[in-house]
Amino acid sequence: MLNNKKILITGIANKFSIANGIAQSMSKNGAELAFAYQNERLLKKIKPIADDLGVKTLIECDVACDKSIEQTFSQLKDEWGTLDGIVHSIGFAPSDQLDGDFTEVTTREGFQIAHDISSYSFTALAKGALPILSDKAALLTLTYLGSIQSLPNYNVMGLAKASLEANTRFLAASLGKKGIRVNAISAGPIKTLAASGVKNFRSMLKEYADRAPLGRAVTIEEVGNVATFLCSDLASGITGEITYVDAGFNTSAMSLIPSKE
Ligand code: NAD
Ligand code: 0WE
Repeated sequence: MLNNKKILITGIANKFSIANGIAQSMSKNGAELAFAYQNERLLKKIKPIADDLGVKTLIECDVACDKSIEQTFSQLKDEWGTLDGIVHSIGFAPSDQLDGDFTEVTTREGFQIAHDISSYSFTALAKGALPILSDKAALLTLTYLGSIQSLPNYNVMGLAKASLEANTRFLAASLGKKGIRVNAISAGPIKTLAASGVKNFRSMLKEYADRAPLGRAVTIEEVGNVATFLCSDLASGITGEITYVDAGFNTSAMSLIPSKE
């Protein structure tokens, strides 16, 4: 599905990362990959994954830093010349922002960091890559239902994801004339590093599985396969779209637990 496509994957922290599920699926489907990692601490986790998939290009890229983004695409230009896709699988808010009542815990600085790292960085990567993006290139990001519905503790990340989804539509409108598509996957909750610090994540997963039509959570493999499709030419008519990979959770208003009577 992705033969002869060169795709940059961001956001792999370890084997549990959604970006790793995407890398596995894209590699299996013929893509040639490069990995961008946040800092050298993560290199020892990423190297074995890269070696396993035959990925030779590993680039340090902190999306908080313009220079770092610039260097990333200058290196890709030298190694590849052109680029057919980018997977943006990055989200962050300071941990104090994600623990407690929204009105009480949200600060100007926390708000700014969440929006900068979780939404602006998608625009920044698109801008940085534009000179080397091929026509028919595809950009993809990862979002969550907290963008359109509130839930405890997700707080300012919900606002940042709302911004990221609008970002997806405005980038799609801006880059469509060049043939470049921009989409998002809204994934159900998955136990990754970013979810591991979250209070009551296990009970959230349980409630989630109960209400989802499929009666279970989704896996990084399932998200990866939809990512492969959206970045392939099979999805050539899809842009600006948010595709839910959530076992149907967002389509269900209530679960029916068998009563004891
Ligand atoms: P993860 O912790 O494996 O991945 C998050 C990644 O963001 C890490 O690799 C981290 O290095 C990277 N990152 C953070 N700040 C960065 C910076 N300044 N520069 C570069 N990279 C930076 O967790 P994940 O769950 O795989 O998260 C990936 C994406 O999926 C995020 O956007 C997250 O919001 C989204 N998402 C996660 C879930 C879930 O339940 N796990 C559900 C829906 C959407
Ligand atoms: O988008 C996410 C994860 C977002 C996230 C998580 C952390 C934890 C560690 C962003 N920044 C940080 N910063 C840290 O310091 N998800 C969709 C997973 C997630 O996170 C939640 C959730 C769900 C679901 C936080 C609270 C409530 C639900």
